[in-house]
Amino acid sequence: MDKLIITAAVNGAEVTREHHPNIPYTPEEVADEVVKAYHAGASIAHIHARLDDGTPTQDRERYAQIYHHIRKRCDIIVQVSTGGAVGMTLQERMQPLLLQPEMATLTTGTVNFGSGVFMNTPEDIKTLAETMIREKVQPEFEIFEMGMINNALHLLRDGIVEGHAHFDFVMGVPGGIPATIHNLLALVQNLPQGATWTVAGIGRHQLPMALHALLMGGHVRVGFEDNIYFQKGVLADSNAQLVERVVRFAKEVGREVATPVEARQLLNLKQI
Ligand code: KMH
Ligand code: ZN
Repeated sequence: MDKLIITAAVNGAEVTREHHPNIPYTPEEVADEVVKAYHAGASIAHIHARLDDGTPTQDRERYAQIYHHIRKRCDIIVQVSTGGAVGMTLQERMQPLLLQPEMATLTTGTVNFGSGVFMNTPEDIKTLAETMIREKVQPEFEIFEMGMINNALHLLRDGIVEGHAHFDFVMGVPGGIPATIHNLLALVQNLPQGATWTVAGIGRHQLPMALHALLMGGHVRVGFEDNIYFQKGVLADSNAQLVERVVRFAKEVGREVATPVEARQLLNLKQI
């Protein structure tokens, strides 16, 4: 099996300090969480920007600050969010792409998201994909429902997205695909030859989905964006603690953990 790529999704847009006192908001706080997760074994940081009071923002300057704080301290792959938060306009969501980060998320369909709707019309998806290609940003397809794989395949077939295809299965969002092993198998079976995949289980599904992925040769995403608990009723201390646990399980089953350099090789990204 390939070495394991661990993504740390350190803050997201929805979870606040009312849910967990250690959710990073400022650029320095986000970078601190990312660097600790890197030392624990993460090779990709999936980041969202927040204002100092925690309000989600797609402000380009705010993302630039996060990026610079991270890059001063480690070579982790920085993946910006283009999903932002429910209700943001596409123009807002696209802002961090203009920084030409190595990677960005690209959700290929609309999905109910708790009590809201995470809108991604065919036109939105095409605009995001074309902007990523123009800015030389590698997309990670965010798959909240089975049909979104097909939409991603259309982008590849039509040449709107080029290069290596990497997918993230976000499983267990209320309104999206349930986090079960049967669903995970079905998602994987629908991927094109040569694609790589990771799984982000939401809430209590984070650990079981990570363990399935470890054994199946997939990759793993953990972090506060998707889950704030270490075990039932016990908050995780940090994103790093969630990464460390995956590293321990990986060692137990003989799966080596990829460094950022190795992750770039697996994802066909340019080395920095
Ligand atoms: N916050 C969600 C509505 C992404 O980062 O691209 C969308 C999201 C996906 O988090
Ligand atoms: Zn996100």
